[in-house]
Amino acid sequence: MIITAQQHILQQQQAYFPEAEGTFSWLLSGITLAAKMIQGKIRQAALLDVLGAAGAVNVQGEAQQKLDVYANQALLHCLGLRDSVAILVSEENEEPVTFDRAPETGKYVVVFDPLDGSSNIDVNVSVGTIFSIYRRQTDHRDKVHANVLQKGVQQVASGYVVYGASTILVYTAGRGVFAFTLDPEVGAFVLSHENLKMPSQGPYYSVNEAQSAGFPSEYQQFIANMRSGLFGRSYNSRYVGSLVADFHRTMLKGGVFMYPSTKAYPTGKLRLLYEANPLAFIAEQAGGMAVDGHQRILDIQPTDIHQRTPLVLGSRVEVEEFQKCCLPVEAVVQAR
Ligand code: P6P
Repeated sequence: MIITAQQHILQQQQAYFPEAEGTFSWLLSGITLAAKMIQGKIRQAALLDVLGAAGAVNVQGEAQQKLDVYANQALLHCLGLRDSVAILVSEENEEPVTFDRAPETGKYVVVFDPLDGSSNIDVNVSVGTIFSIYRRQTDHRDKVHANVLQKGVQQVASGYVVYGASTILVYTAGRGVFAFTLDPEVGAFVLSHENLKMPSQGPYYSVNEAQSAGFPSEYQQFIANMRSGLFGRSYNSRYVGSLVADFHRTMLKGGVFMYPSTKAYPTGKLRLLYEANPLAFIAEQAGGMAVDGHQRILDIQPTDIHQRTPLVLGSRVEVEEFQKCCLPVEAVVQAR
């Protein structure tokens, strides 16, 4: 029996969010609709000549790919039509997009990276959409940034879509992680992994080794420890350079993904709000962990909507071993 993402979300909602009156599932349907639109364009990319830069530069100063622009517009449009959305934040927009909705209607804030890893599109490497959903804070009803700058622990739900050999939606609403594979014949996301759990230790570590000379010492030590078999197993290195692809592999196979602070990105390259937080929520719900080298990602108090963070994300064993490399030497001796 097939269960579509809509059916599953409604079942979850009836079980866990009875007060939501369907607004939450209606909101999520805006994301699945946009994801189907985006995947359609990606699948035809080479044929529709949508490859290559759109000629513009986004707020990050990065050359915007045509599909970036399309993906951003698709999400803004589909989510903007949901009355339950009060504020949208996108990697592609410098400022939040607000909708004039009464607080009892506009209950949710959605932050997203519409098409992460888009520089890989021209070489047909998997890319992804990443999103987080927060409740609009009652005591900050009309303060946009206060509503957007919520800690990751405040997430109501988060997820990603990986546009790869198949298109897969992975999401959590705080009660486990569920994956849905798009069935092109049906045109629906169909449940393919129920209550997904990340292996406690994995065969891979994933980091851009070309930057390793600039990694802080704790990363150098951690990688040396993995290479020397200190954690009781050998490792292979896998790095796609597309966050959603590297994370999805880590979710299914186990291991650890790292983007440390580097010379080029002294505070890390990845974005806290719409890359680190949503994936950290999913990782923890699947039994994994996510830290920035000093604290749990989900505990970081954001101060800017586009702020970056170092990120170590993956299986419990590896992330705990990384944390031991971050402690002062005397603490590491006690921890062993
Ligand atoms: P680097 C893609 O541009 C991205 O934002 C993430 O998807 C990916 O993990 C990272 O950058 C790759 O960065 O510096 O290793 O090329």
